[in-house]
Amino acid sequence: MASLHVGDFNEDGLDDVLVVSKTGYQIAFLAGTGTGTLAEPVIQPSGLLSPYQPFDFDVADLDGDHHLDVLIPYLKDESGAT
Ligand SMILES: [Ca+2]
Ligand SMILES: [Ca+2]
Repeated sequence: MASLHVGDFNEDGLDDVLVVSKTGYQIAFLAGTGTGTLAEPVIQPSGLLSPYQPFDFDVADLDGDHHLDVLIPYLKDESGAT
């Protein structure tokens, strides 16, 4: 199953959605539009080199730069501004 988090990842004041695919290979970012809908997903590779499941991730500002960081086991990736 995919893992999903909601937060303002691009810091435009609107809630966005991040989904990690069930294999962990890809991260989909869906920007909130402020009208109750989401923009088209932007797919990025997660950087994982091998499947990892069951899969989960977390979102927090780890390094204190006020930008949310995406935490995947053995991986840290900036998800912030476009
Ligand atoms: Ca946002
Ligand atoms: Ca950060």
